[in-house]
Amino acid sequence: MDIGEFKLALEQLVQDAERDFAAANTPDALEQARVAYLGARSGRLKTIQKQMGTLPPDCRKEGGLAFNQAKQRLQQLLADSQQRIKSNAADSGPQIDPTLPGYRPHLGTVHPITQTIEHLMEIMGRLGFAAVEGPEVEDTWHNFIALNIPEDHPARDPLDNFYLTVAGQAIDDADAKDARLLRSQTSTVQIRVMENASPPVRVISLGRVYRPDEADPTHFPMFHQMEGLWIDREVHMGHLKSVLRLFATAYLGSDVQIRFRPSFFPFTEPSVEVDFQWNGQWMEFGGAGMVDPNVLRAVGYDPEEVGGFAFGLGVERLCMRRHGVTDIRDLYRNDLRFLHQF
Ligand code: FA5
Repeated sequence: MDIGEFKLALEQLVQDAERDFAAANTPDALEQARVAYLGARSGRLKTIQKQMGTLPPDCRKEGGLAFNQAKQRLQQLLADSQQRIKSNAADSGPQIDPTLPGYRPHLGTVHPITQTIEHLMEIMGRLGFAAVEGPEVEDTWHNFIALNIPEDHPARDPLDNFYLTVAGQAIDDADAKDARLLRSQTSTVQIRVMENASPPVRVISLGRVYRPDEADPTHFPMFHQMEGLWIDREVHMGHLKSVLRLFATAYLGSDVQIRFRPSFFPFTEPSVEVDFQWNGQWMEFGGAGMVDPNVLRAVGYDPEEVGGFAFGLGVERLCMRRHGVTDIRDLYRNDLRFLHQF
């Protein structure tokens, strides 16, 4: 073999290698190309190397140089292709098997108390009560004074309420005119509605209330109430009992038993407490009564002309009874295994 033929063979080898390494798109295909060209025993480069001995002695140096250049080029082609295949694999992300069965992604659910609120609003809407809202941070006028709760009433005790600070100063005088607190009942909204609307009024208000009660299976320091208020010319106790019975059977089922017990609230006269029966026991779920004339006067209504009833029900207890939840704290533990059941 002369030097011209030898160099031509090397050029052809490099050309073929450029084509075959570029076409290899998987590690396996690249390995095949590597063995074909750079294989130590029978690779094409090795075959040409063996022919170097047939060159005339004065051409061997030139031949050796050309051989080394071709070898380096082949090694470069191999390294480039390895890099290309590696980065393609990284770009295409994790490999998925489309034949595997699918599964539902974890979807969130509406919290049981929010579901209950929506349900109660729907039932009361059918009974003609419009939903209104009031603020959770209240002043003493709306939380106490207008509701006929005098200054010395134990319900205003700082130990029974969450008083807030005013202008950076802690309130320790619960009677201060500008005292603010987290509302302890939704009855505050009765006052706000009557201050801003003339009778007739037929509303409900659902929201959070706060009391420093110790948590136990039926009490929590933050809970929800549904307040109801119906003021018109001729509303009497019979209406109150009918509305609460209709409501209870709509939400808890026609077999629910409820009872009214005489009670006392400063803002209603007469007043009752309402219980439902659950597992052979009575549980209180709300307070109610005919709106006290002092409250009507405080908002500028004439008790000789109009009157009506109000009620305040514990939303958690209603939700618990309907869904068989025996501990109110389960509603607020944020345990997804519990919450996903609703
Ligand atoms: C009141 O809050 C009155 N404002 C209700 C009312 C409104 C009476 C209008 C008359 C007219 P009481 O403090 O009893 O009443 O609370 C009403 C209901 O809230 C209770 O029956 C109970 O179901 C619920 N409740 C009270 N405290 C808690 C608590 N710590 N955790 C969970 N629910 C509670």
